[in-house]
Formats: sequence, structure tokens, C-alpha cells
Amino acid sequence: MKKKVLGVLLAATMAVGMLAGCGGGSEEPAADAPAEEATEAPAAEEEAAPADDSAAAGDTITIGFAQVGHESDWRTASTKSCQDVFSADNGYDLSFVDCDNDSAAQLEAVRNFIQQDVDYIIIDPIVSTGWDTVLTECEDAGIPVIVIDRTIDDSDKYAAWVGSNFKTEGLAAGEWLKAYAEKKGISEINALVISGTTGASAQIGRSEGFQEIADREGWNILDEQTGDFTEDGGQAVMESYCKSYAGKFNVVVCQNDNEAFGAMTAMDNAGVTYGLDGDVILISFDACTAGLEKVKARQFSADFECNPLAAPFVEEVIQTLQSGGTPEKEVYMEEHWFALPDAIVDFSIDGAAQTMTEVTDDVIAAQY
Ligand code: GYE
Repeated sequence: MKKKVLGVLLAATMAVGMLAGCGGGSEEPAADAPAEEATEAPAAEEEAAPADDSAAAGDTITIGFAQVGHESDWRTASTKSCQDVFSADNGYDLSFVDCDNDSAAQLEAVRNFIQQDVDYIIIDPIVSTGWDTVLTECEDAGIPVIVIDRTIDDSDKYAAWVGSNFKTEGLAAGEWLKAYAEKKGISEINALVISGTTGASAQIGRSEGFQEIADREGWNILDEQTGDFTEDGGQAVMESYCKSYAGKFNVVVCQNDNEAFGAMTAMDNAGVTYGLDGDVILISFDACTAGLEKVKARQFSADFECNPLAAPFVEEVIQTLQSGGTPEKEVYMEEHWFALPDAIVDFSIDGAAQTMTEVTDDVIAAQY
């Protein structure tokens, strides 16, 4: 019953989402996702079928989830989403492993799940390569793998992926910056980038997207160093940037909110002003609750969302597999771009006009 209602709701919100674009952190596919994927997945009818589905027969579905770690607010929300959806009450037995950003530990976790002979394995790949061997082992063991969030780029031996379009996020940040700088009469961009975990598809996509616009516009990217998606990492990199590039930069791009919190501390300590009323334009990604609070406080100039609430879509994939169906191979989450009215500007991505969302107390309260 619960699943049927959820499915119908998701199908309805997706149809609306495709037309409306922005809505504030809803579980919808990206506006740029192929329409086929958006309308077909998840399929409410398929999951409603009683069939010989083991959950319907009262059997618990066992799942192993190899999570990246606990490095950020985004990660906390992602973990909670999975634990809420794959709960005992919902008919699941979830083995959760926090891999603490260690790729070797993540491969070991997956191999342990194979040993345990779980029904499904969920992987959020810390880095995008090095997966084919262990995915072949999963395939040989007959255990379907669902990839969540970050992508696997050197193997296609998984049933489905549910996540965000990271390159689009980077392009959005770049196109927004172009439009905002024009509005403010800023003609020269000297940017410092604090990137995420090197080799993570979230890092690769955001870097590529932003770089593409920087190259097109002839911006100066002074440096790009990793803050590993953590607050401490962001602070350490920004401290060194404040020394090496004192007085030479007017844009800081942090690839997640937590890095941006750390960068704020470093800039405060160095006497650098930032945000809507400061000298430095501060751009962030994720747009979790605490990030949006910084937008509201005029400290982040804009925040580019990555929606961590993918677990209901993963459940749809699992229910489709349970009933013998074939899930969509790629399911995209919808992204929203957040700012205050002073920084809401018109921009397009590859010709598609974007709508920005104004950060209000209600928007913050609805976020994760
Ligand atoms: O942006 C960051 C987290 O993979 C999209 O990982 C995710 C990223 C997210 O640590 O906060």
C-alpha cells in the first residue's frame, strides 16, 4: 500500500517537475534528463503487482549498502534517506557500511556482501574507476548492484544508477557567475576552486562543467586543490590560498557546502570579505539546510543543489527487479539553483533557460 501510493505520487510529481522545473528539493529527475527515463521510471503499476515477489510473500529483502563515508551534511542526509526507506518496517534488512572515504575498504565491503549472499548491493562509489572486477564478482554471484549518487565509469555491470548530473551543476555555477558578474559590472574573474574528493564523479563533473564556462569566457582559474568534501579540508585549502593569492582573487568556488563553511572561517581569519556584500563571490554546491542558511545570511552568493534523497528511487528499482521487470538504467534527480533576489539572474545551460529559487525560511525548512 505504502509503495503504491509513493509510486503514484512520484510519477505525478515527475510529470509536474518536467514542466515546472523548480520546486525546492523534491525527488524528481533532472529537467535535462531524457524524457523517456523521467516518465518511465519508476513504474507504479509494476511495483503494485503482487507476483511472487519475496517482500509480498513476507520475506525480508536483504541489502548491503557500501556508503562513501560521513564527510558532509549531504552524506548524512543520503544515509538517513537509505536507512529510512530500507527499514525493517518496510520489509528490508539493511547492512550498512560507512567506508570512511577509503576505496580499498569499499571494495572489501562489497566482497563481504557477496559472502553474506545479500539479495541486492547498493554502492555509492567513492571514485569512479576500479570497479569492473568486483562488479563481475557480483554478477557471477547473481547479486544485482544498484549504483547511487556518484557514477561508475569503467564498468556497466550494474542494474541501475540513481543520481545527479554533476556536470550540469558545474555548468550552472559557471553560467550563473557569468550573468551575475555582468550584473555587478565585474569584468575580470580570478577564481580559486576548492574541489571535492579527487576522482569522485561529483568532483570530476563539477570541475568539468565550471571549467568549460571559464575557458569559453577567458576567466583566470588561479588554482584548484581538493578539500575532500570536508569542512576541515576546505578551511586548510583556503588558508593556504589566502596566503598564496592574497588580494588576487574575487571568486571562490567550493564543491560542497562543508568546504565552503571551512573556507568562510579561513577568509574571516584572513580578513577577506565574501558573499553578496563582500569582495569575493562565494559559490557552493549541495544546498543542504545549513548551506541555504548561509545563502539567506548573504554569505554564500549562490548554492547549486545536489539532491541526496535518492533512496525512494532505488527502492523503485529494487521493486521492479523483484517483480521480474527491467528498471531504467539511469534515473536523474532534479537540481535547483538557490540565491537571494539580489543574486537571482537569468541564465541558460546549453540553450535551456534556468529558473532560480529564492531562499526563504520556508525553503530552508523544507530542505534536508
Ligand atoms: O556533494 C558532497 C559529498 O557525492 C554528490 O559527496 C556527493 C558529494 C556531495 O561528500 O557533499
